[in-house]
Amino acid sequence: MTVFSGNGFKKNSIHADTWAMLEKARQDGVETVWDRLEQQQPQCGYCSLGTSCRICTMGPCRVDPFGDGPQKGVCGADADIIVARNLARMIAAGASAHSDHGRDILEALYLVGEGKTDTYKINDPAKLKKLAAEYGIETKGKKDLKIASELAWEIMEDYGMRREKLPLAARAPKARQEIWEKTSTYPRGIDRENVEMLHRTTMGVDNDWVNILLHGVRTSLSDGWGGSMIATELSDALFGLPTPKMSSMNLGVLKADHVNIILHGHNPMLSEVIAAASQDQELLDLAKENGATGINLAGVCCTGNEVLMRRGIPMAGNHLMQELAIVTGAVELMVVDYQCIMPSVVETAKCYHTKVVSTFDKAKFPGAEHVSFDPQHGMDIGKKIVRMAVENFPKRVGAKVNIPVESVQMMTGFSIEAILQALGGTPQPLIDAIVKGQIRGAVGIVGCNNPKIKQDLGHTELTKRLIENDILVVVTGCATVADGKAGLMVPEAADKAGPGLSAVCKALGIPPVLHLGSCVDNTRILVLAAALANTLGVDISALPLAGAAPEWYSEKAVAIGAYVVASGIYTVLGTTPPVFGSPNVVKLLTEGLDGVFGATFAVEPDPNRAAVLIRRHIEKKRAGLNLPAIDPDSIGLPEAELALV
Ligand code: CUV
Ligand code: SF4
Repeated sequence: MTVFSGNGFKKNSIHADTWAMLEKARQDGVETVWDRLEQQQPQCGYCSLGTSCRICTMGPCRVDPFGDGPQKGVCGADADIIVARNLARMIAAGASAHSDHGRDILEALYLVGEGKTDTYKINDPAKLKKLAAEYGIETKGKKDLKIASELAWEIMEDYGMRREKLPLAARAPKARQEIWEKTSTYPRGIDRENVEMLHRTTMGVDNDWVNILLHGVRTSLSDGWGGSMIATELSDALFGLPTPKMSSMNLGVLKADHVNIILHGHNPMLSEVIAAASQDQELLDLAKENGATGINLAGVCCTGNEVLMRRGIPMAGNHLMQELAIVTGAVELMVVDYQCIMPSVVETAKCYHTKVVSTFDKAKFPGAEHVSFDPQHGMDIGKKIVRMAVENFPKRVGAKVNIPVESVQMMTGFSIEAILQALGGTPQPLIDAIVKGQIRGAVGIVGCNNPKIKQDLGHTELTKRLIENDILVVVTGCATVADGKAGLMVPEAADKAGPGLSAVCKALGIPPVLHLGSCVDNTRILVLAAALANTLGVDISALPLAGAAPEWYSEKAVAIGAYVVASGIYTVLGTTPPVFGSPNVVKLLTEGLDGVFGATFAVEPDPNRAAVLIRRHIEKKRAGLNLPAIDPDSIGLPEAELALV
């Protein structure tokens, strides 16, 4: 096997598997996301600052933020209106993506309840009953299927217009709910808020930029305490509650002698059936007949996080690895559902024997084979797709195969229920550790990769700085793979944490970085924050917590950031959002929101500096709760900035 040093590519990523496969891609004549980013330079300055508008055909328009060119679009919209509208539409798109994913799971739950699917069943009846209670459904004497059907029917109304308040938002502390009521941002119907957001931002409707952004908050809350939370809760009920287990990650999880299938996308409905189908004896026998030792699954992006959490299926990589996984030449088939799937994977696959199979009728990829997914007969479809992979194994070209590294161990499966169980049933031990200052606070590091940032540098540097300073880190989405590959998610990584956090981790046998799941599972962070706040009798904004999205790229991340801040958690973004063309909007997001929601955004691309901002914030919150605190001003910014690219 050729050894690719990847020396020319060390600026692109912190990881050796990326370097090696970038070099191989170059040798194989394969274009990657980094090449295309370069071809796009220079990217549009107006769009980067958020001051371009193409909402109607009197435009497209652009407002010159430096004052030389026009200050208004053809309709008269100024920079504030244009920036606010663009940001609000990003929130609506992101919230819609998560919430429509939730809707698909909800439909599956309904099919289960009605006995109309031969594939899914209720895996966690306790979760089902807990949810039923929250929705006021009587469960006594009822069969699980009946409860599932009634619960699904009730939750469908969360997407409609009869509700004044989304029921799951009642999980937030009372004080938080009062803020939402006062500001008219309490989420009502999920579809309603999203459609209203699109309505308001069409030409000639809401032209008060503050009013636009407030509805952006409401829309994001309908995601966080609605669509995403529904996706998480119902996935647990259908596919099982995640519990702690070991797994592994990076391109080394691919096996040279196995049929390799990559699971890419977001919805566990698909990845769960592929996982089950890959254990089918007939297909395993066929794999042997075709010369393979077995069938190996590996995840990419959030559906990878879903099956990692529940089944311990390893992950081949995060967002920026989707093309490079194919470049190994060892992938028989990549099956995709929706979201974060670069259309380029079809082109990449053409250079190898890899088949790309799309599955959801709402997400087709020209050049891919489409196998229409039907939740009523999911298992048959799962088997069909696995068979396609097995039959493709003999077409593999040995000379093109290169699996560049050994995999790295990591620990996964920290649902809130599992965390509480590890703590002995209540959040009290965690609270005690925070009160004593053994753990100073907790930070959720979430979100994507972005080729504008050296891959995984933002995630891992920020994580290291935080755990060194006794701050517990929880991760979801692509941040998970970054930290996992860096060896930060095994119990032994407690040695990399400060003395307080290290002692707690060692006592419990857990890593200092806990995996909470996929992007929709950011709602587990909300649930944990609400549980801590409710136990202490304070609002979430009083807690020593923060969020960070060091390498975000997706509209979904904008929706997440907005609902996290609107839930009272200070959030630092690593990638710059397209808002800097409006100083007013920037001021509102970074200062003004504090007076209303008790939290703001900050933008800081340098993870070492971001860590300082977060540590200062956490110490301020500790002081506010009369807990032993370090003087925030004594925490200095590093002198040299980190080279990010
Ligand atoms: Ni939904 S949204 S790149 S897979 S986390 Fe990964 Fe996560 Fe961002 Fe996409
Ligand atoms: Fe231009 Fe106004 Fe139309 Fe936007 S809505 S494209 S600013 S005319």
